[in-house]
Amino acid sequence: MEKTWRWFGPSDKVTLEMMRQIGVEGVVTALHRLSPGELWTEAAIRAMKERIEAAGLRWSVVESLPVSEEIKYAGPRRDALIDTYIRSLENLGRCGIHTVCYNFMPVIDWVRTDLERPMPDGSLSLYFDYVRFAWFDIKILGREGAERDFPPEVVEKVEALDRVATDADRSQIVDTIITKTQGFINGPLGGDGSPVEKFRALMAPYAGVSKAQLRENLRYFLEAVLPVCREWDIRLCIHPDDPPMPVFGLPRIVCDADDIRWLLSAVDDFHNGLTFCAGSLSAGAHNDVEAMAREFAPRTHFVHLRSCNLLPGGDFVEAPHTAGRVNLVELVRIFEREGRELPMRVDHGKTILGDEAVGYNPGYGFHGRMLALGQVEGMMAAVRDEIKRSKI
Ligand code: DNO
Repeated sequence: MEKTWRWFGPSDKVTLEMMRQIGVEGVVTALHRLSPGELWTEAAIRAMKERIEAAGLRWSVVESLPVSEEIKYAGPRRDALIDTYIRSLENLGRCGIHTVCYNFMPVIDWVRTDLERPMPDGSLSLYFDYVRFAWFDIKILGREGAERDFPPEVVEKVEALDRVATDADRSQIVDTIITKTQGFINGPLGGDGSPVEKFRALMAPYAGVSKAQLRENLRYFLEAVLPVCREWDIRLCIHPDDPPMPVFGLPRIVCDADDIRWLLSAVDDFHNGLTFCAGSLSAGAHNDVEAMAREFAPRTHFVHLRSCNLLPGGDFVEAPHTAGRVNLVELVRIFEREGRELPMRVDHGKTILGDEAVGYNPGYGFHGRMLALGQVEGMMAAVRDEIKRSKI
């Protein structure tokens, strides 16, 4: 695998020079200043590429070329937006960039309730607290019928929590779920008004969009963009849903092995592939992540390595890279044997050694990811040696 690192562009506090010193080979980035739906011009792509190359690195993966909401819910501007998407892909192809990650999650990308949860060893981790997530849905978003989506004992805990919650607790959860976690990925929710109201407005067009309908909308999108991917050898790779379950009544369609089988067969072409995000998949008890890696490696174009640990009551925590529920050594084995030098990033890391004071994007601190990269690099070295010896 190729060692890559997610970089948020010139404003990122981790610089290209820092990445180079710790052995990173390829950069994963996007034109973060553009909003979803805007055209990626050849000039803008080239400028970013040259900047990366001037630092002695290469632009290996686009994460993400965002898919506009109207494409996902099939709004009136869908075809025009798909047309722009195709032209952006074509421009990436012209600039020699061949791996493009995207997701098809309605409204909200990844969800965590705590961005800096203290761990017993003094480090901070990303965390998902099921009761606080339900509390946000039922009491803060106030979604109609939300309580029916949770077991009665969780609804009871939500009531108890709501009785003692302070205004600061409410702002913290809104800030975490809507503003901080989403903001740096697809741009902040613009305009005036409260984030919760904006969030509700974004959800409204999905009323009545079922899982089956969302799948059809993804198929429609894939059929439209695959020809240009074939022409320019662009490997499109969808990111699984994080966590892998429906949230806030919105359908999600990349949650388990059946979903991925459906997706890969919807347009059965090598260029229609997967970002194997072990961390997202590992947050679902239903997923046997190693078996999934074995099955889907041939259509995987980009690997995100990390693992969660599942806790009682539906919580999960992002574990250290050597101590999660997924055996990452086995995943390294599977993807190294694929033999295609798949780009791999360690995804998130713990917040350690002063990372918290610098103001990195949540999950994307320097020291935590550097430690994880070192651990994965060690796994890769051992596995490569194993493969070499097996051939003697
Ligand atoms: C979070 C990320 C996701 C991912 C997008 C890809 O840390 O893994 O936001 O970049 O879903 O489209």
